[in-house]
Amino acid sequence: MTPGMAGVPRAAVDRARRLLGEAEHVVVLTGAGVSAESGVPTFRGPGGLWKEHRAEDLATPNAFARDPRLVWEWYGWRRRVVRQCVPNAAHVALAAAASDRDGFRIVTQNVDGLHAAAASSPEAQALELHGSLFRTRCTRCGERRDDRADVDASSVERLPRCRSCGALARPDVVWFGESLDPDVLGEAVELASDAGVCLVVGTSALVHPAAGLADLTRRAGGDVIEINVADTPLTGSATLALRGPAAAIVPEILAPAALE
Ligand code: BV8
Ligand code: ZN
Repeated sequence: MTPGMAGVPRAAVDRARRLLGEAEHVVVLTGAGVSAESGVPTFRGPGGLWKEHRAEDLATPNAFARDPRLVWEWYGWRRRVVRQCVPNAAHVALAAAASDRDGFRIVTQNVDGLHAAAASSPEAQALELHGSLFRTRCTRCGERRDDRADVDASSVERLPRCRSCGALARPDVVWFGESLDPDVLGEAVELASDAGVCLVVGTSALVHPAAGLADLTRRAGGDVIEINVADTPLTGSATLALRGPAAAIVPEILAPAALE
């Protein structure tokens, strides 16, 4: 097979383009890998550790209850890193497709806000399953606030506080052991169940319920196309597994058909 770009066989790229072109509804599920080429550290890749802490140990309610300063220090570091990052060609191509095509929706596990930054229209806004690095939520009254500011984690007293009731604020993200927002999850389940194609980009497919969305598409008779630099638990059941970096492959399979 003649290789296309990024070493993906031309026939596989053409087949992905055909499946995506024929599907009335497409749902895209992204993970940290879609932002890797923007410089955002992935969870489980080489950059997945922070000061020898594992993400799974810090992204939990117990960790925050035990040491809110340490957890806020980690989120403050991630916020500073991600604030410097810009959407890459994969985010841009996905946003363009979501704007230009009816029935093309993005669902993300990422909290880095890069799909939002690439969105040029409301239709291109991604459904954020796990919340956002740039929003806080009050631990007492639940008030949410957009917040891109640096975090002063030098002491518990200086941690972010709720503007309304003064209680300690937390990152507005879903931690391990916490349930996703039922409305958000419900919408994602509906999108995946209705989709003719689920395009899975840059996720290790280890975290549930997000990773289970692709199975809903497949069980409803749809196709699953996976873009990743490595195998995942989804690879075996995918209709197509395109091996290579998202920023190269996503624009290639979503590019509007060349004018005949
Ligand atoms: C829930 C937000 C009901 C925070 C995240 C025991 C006790 C409690 C729960 C569980 C349990 N066992 C299982 C569970 C369920 C648990 C779970 O799935 N655990 C896993 C680890 C086994 N899930 C939950 O807890 C969920 N809630 O189930 O509620 C419940 C309630 C109570 C008790 C039980 C159940 C909540 C899950 C949400 C957790 N929050 N993030 C934050 O970000 O700080 S998850 C976190 O992992 C991120 O959101 C991230 O998006 C997500 C998945 O990781 P990936 O995005 O896939 O990133 P990763 O680094 O892993 O992989 C990157 C991939 O990209 C790799 O495949 C790599 O090859 C690829 N790649 C790299 N570069 C590129 C690339 N691909 C393409 N191009 C490139 N250039
Ligand atoms: Zn409050």
